[in-house]
Amino acid sequence: MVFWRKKKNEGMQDQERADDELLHHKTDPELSPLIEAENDLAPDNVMAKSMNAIEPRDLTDAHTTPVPDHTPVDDFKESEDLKDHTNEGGWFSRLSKGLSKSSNKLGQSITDVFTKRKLDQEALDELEEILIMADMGPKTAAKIVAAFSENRFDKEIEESEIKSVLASSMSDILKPVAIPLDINGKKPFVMLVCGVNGAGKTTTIGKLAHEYHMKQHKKVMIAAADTFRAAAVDQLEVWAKRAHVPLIKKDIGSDPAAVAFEALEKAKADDVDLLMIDTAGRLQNKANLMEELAKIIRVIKKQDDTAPHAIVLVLDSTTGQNAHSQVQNFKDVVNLTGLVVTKLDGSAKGGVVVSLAQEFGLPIHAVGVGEKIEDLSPFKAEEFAKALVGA
Ligand SMILES: Nc1nc2c(ncn2[C@@H]2O[C@H](COP(=O)(O)OP(=O)(O)OP(=O)(O)O)[C@@H](O)[C@H]2O)c(=O)[nH]1
Ligand SMILES: [Mg+2]
Repeated sequence: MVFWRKKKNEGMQDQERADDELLHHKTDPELSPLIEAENDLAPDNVMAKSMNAIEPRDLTDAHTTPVPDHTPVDDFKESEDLKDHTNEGGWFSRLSKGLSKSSNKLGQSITDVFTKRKLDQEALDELEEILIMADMGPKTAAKIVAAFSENRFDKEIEESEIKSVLASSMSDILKPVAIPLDINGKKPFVMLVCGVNGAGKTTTIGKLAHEYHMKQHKKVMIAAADTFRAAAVDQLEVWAKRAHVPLIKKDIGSDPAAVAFEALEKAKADDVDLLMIDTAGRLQNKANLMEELAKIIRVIKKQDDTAPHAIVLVLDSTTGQNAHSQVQNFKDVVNLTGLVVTKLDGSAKGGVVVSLAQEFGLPIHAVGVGEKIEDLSPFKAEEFAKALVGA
């Protein structure tokens, strides 16, 4: 059922337009027509009270976006429509295509340095440099080069051998962190999704909802705990509808922790398998953002002290080494359980994934290779390493 947005006063409309401009990145698809979620709950504004006053109770002012009526046939058709058929040919070829900027850069440098040349100290130093330039970071580069020179020092080496040996030592670094997200064992499994603005949190939640609900037939719910900008909620709502899952939201400016709390109540009541909570990536400053996250977690724990069961940091691979400081910043405040790395399609900085694995050892659950609903794949170490060096 569709409910058209009620006419808002002009001030609010201006604010929303401004919010919209802030939120939408240049490549964002249009989100119109805007759809108003059904407010099937009483308008009691209890959550304006301090979070400490929260007690488990019936839902009050949260809105639930209804799941549209649909049949499995509709779902399948829609899923097919949303697929990017221009890019088919399996995960590996899509990843290779996506990572071609990274692999071309790395491959060309290797060709330049190593064509018919002995592996002497100078060549090894140059290789280390190449790996650092490919965003692997100095420590990881040194480790890979050390492994590489074993049994090969002072021997002539073919370019193809270099690539396959590099791929295998990168794969050794990546294998321990290639851990799929396991949402079984807790019900509801509560996943908090965090990351800096524009990293791909909302898009990743949409893709995961599609995967778990439409493909794995799990009962999924999404909560909009980025309550600071109307457009942020609207964007999440579009994804919820695409994936046919309900969205829990509250009015703009509500307490994000209250959204999380009420969503968990509702998820429990509705026997949901997976609750994903979208958070803000942009607040006035870093301290506010981190404080907000910590508060969301505190409040969730009031209902279930084992939750959140996953705290996933979404990282934009195009930010390169900056991803390290993002991980460190979030790690300082929350107990990160894993990463999703996005925008590996077209990123020249895919090597950062290897240095992240080496440096932090956090599970990498999935990687984003495009903006469409199907463009998320579990992280596979060997394939990723091969695609990265173009082996
Ligand atoms: N090419 C590409 N674009 C992506 C990918 N993931 C997300 N995007 C795009 O990146 C932009 C930001 O994504 P969002 O999901 O809005 O990011 P966010 O972290 O929720 O951002 P904020 O809500 O502003 O903090 C959008 O234009 C997405 O379409 C990806 O894997 N590949
Ligand atoms: Mg977002």
